[in-house]
Amino acid sequence: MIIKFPAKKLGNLLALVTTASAVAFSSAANAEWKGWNIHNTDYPVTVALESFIKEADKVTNGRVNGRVYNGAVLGSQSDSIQMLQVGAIQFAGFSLGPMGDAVPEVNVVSLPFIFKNLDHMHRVMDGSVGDKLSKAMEKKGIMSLAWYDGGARSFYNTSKPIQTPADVKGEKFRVMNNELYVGMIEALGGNATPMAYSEVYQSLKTGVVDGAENNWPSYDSSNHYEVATYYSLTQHLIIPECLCVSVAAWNRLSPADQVLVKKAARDSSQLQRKLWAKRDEESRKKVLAAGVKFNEIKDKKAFSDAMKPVYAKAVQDNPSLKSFIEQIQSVD
Ligand code: GTR
Repeated sequence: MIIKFPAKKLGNLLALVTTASAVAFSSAANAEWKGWNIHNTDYPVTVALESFIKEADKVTNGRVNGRVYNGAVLGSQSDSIQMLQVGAIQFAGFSLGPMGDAVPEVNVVSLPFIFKNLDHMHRVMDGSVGDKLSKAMEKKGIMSLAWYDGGARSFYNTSKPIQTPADVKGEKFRVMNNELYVGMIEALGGNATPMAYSEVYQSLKTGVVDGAENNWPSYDSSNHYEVATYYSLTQHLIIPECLCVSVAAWNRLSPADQVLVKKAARDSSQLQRKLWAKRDEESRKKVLAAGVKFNEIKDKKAFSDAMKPVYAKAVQDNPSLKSFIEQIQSVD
């Protein structure tokens, strides 16, 4: 497998990782596994990733040891995908949302309303579709060892409740880095700005964007609820997250260690899903108590109908999505 990056971009990525981990590196063996994470301490993904690497260290007698770098200090999520591909970092936990550029098949999970609910997403991802997506990722240098939860994403904004698709018209929304989401907002008549997560708070505050979309825990932990106080429960995206490793790092493990590390990953996903359910509820209560104005959506079908053109465009760009869509829709 050959992955090409412009020399300058790759140089920047490697410099970023080297600098950020210089301190840890000086005392650790060369085999240190560096883990990318966007979230802060105590977030379900953070706790699960930390538990994974601790357990991997224990069961392999230190042959796999490392640490998680929280708060995206190693770079943005788009950077982390490339760093995994070239083996500059060894593992990461993140939403599959921005992965569509690197692995087009994965865009199927970014289609609005593709999953009926969280349980449906679990059944799909823990079954053959999840395996196939994992294989597609592997061909691009990234392997998913386990699927984590990322809840359901809804719109939040600074000026008014979103009740119908018409309320999105003319509004500027931040989306994750993926053209598919630009199309999704445009289908509602809004304007979309792809942007790194770390820039969203300031952009909401200064009016660069009017709104964004995310699940309750991220809306809470990023403090976006302080500056965008209307949360409208559209639940238009249910995007799985993964505990992913670099294929380069994976291939350096013995088959026996691969079995042990995979088990540690699966165990961490059980933990993450439990913590997620708890945190989802806690974050919802916390932001509502802080004064967030929240509304349910009476007619969700109006949103899914308005967003339907995104499906046709996605299939046109990548015909292999057609069969993935059908497979997901055939899972009860
Ligand atoms: C969070 C997700 C992150 C990141 C973020 C975002 O819910 O856990 O991986 O994708 O959303 O909106 O950028």
